[in-house]
Amino acid sequence: MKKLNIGMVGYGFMGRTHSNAFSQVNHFFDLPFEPVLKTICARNLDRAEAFKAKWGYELVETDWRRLVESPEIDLIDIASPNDTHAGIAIAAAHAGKMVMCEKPLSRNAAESEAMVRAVRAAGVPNMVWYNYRRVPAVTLAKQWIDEGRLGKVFHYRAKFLQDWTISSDLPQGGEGLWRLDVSVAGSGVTGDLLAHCIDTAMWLNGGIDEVSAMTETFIKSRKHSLTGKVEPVGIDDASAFLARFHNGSLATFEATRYARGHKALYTLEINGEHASIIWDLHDLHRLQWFDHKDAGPTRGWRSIHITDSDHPYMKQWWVPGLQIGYEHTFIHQAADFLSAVGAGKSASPTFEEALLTDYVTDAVLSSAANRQWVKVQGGNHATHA
Ligand code: SOE
Repeated sequence: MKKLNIGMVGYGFMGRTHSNAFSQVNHFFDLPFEPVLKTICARNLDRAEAFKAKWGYELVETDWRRLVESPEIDLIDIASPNDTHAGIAIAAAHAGKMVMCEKPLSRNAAESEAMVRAVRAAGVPNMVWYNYRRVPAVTLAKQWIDEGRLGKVFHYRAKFLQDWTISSDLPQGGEGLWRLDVSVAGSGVTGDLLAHCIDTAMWLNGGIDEVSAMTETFIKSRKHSLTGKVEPVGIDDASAFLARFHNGSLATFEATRYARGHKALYTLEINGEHASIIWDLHDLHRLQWFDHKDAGPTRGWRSIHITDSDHPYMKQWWVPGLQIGYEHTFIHQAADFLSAVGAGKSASPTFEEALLTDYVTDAVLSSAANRQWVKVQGGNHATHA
């Protein structure tokens, strides 16, 4: 097994999920590579040293430019705030490194296009961490849709609800709160939460042609953690849109951080001619399935516990009936990436595929601003791999 030296940029929540994935993946999957937690890179040296000690990194770096140029590093993994993604990814690709990037690919499609051009020109393997595709229940839904078990799809419905920004005392900006600062995040819930819903939706149901959206910023100004001043809030706190998929199905999408009581309620539903599927992140190991082809007297919704060894990814884990969770979706994604690299490929979603999500989020923001239906750039693309 060849060693693959990881240079991780960022030690926040995502730095932890990715580091955990690389630490665990070889314990459970047979892979051509062994990722080595080589260098953690972040501006705050003390915090980076603490992260290094906790996760077992070998080295610390405070300048991502030095990290990217380091001959010791094979793969740059970007887990830092959105405004840093493009610069790091482009430099990494130029230096010939493989690149993995936390979602969304960047702040907007223009930045993401530059990232796609860079990895394409360099020919380096790449992937974006849209982790919810790798929930076994969601992967199984994809298999059933691809097998044609739903028949023609009529409706797609997704929402992602949270409640952590309701307090007007919450500042914007800085560590942990950069998601509220539009100059860093690019947008609010559209790029953060709806991006997940859109990535999964296009993977399951193909491209989105056009959207009609509304957004709202409920708290218009917040103290900025870095300047100490009260500044206007530029992010969307809530976002909802109607969409037409290329396959003719209609969709509704909604995300907010103002749904009191909901912490990370990502749900999706697909209604086809023969069958329907419902999935809910708060109950992530279950798939709700209704099949109209079932015999009449017993026809009804089934709640399937996706923990058996013939369910996607599950034979790598414990014994049937025992569940896995959120962190495993990142382990699955790391496993798929390392297998793909072994075969000389990128893993899905690649930068190119993730750019399609940015085209939709850009269209959503533009539709909301102009109160009009907006055609999505590249909307009629084929279903993601
Ligand atoms: C926002 O609160 C957030 O952490 C997102 O940034 C993640 O992508 C999502 O998976 C959970 O919620």
